[in-house]
Amino acid sequence: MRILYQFPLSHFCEKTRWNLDAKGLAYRRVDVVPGLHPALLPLASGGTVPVLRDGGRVVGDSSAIARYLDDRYGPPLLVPDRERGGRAASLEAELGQVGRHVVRVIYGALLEAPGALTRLLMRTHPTAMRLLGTGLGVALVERAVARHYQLDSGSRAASRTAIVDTVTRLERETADDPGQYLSGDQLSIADITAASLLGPLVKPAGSPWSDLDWPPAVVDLQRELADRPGVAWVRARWAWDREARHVAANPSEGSPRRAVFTSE
Ligand SMILES: N[C@@H](CCC(=O)N[C@@H](CS)C(=O)NCC(=O)O)C(=O)O
Repeated sequence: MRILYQFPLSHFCEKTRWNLDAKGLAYRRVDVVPGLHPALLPLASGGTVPVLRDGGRVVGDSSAIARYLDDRYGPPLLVPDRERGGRAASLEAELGQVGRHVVRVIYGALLEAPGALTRLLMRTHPTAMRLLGTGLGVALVERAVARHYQLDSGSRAASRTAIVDTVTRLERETADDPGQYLSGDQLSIADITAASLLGPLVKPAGSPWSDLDWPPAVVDLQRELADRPGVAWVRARWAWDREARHVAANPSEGSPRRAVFTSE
């Protein structure tokens, strides 16, 4: 049995869910409690989610998982042919950098209102909140999160710029055309990476983030990007390449939204 250890709202985990779904591979999701996750994950998985257990193999990190899955299962998303493969892999690595910038901008903005990040966690991880307990617990956790993700104002501003630059790069790579894939003429790991990691900001219909309310600093960035072709491109990937494939891979689960919120 294949198991994906995950946080339901993590965009890195969404990248791996999409990766598995695009290959039509069935898997069970196990939601791990943030904060306690290093102790709950399989040994030698690296300490962050996603982690995939596939029979006897344990692989951590969404890029390492993508390489493992491509070596083992079709259709190829990384190396369909020499020319495309090189491009899909290098674009995955470059565009994938945006993942941590998205985390910084969103977590940084949430932490401005004490308790907001905790409420978001509570949505999907009631156990985490029971363990946290008091207001003091919440304050300690939020301070630890701020340190862990380097959420000072300088890094947050740099991350905001990096996100806008990534959208510009996406537009250059696709010639402002929402119908164009990043590498060759079909979906590759580069598309999955960009569309999932920018997902929390774009909030495409059917995504785990579509009905979340972000704090003002995030809404400002969303407004700034709203009319950009790069954002239309992200929505197009979700509308055209996500739902149909997911349902095909997991027919009993219906839409990706329902499937993602397994712990609700
Ligand atoms: N490069 C890693 C990043 C994974 C990552 O940062 N995951 C976050 C969840 S969004 C996490 O596990 N954070 C908890 C921690 O860093 O301890 C990947 O692509 O899998």
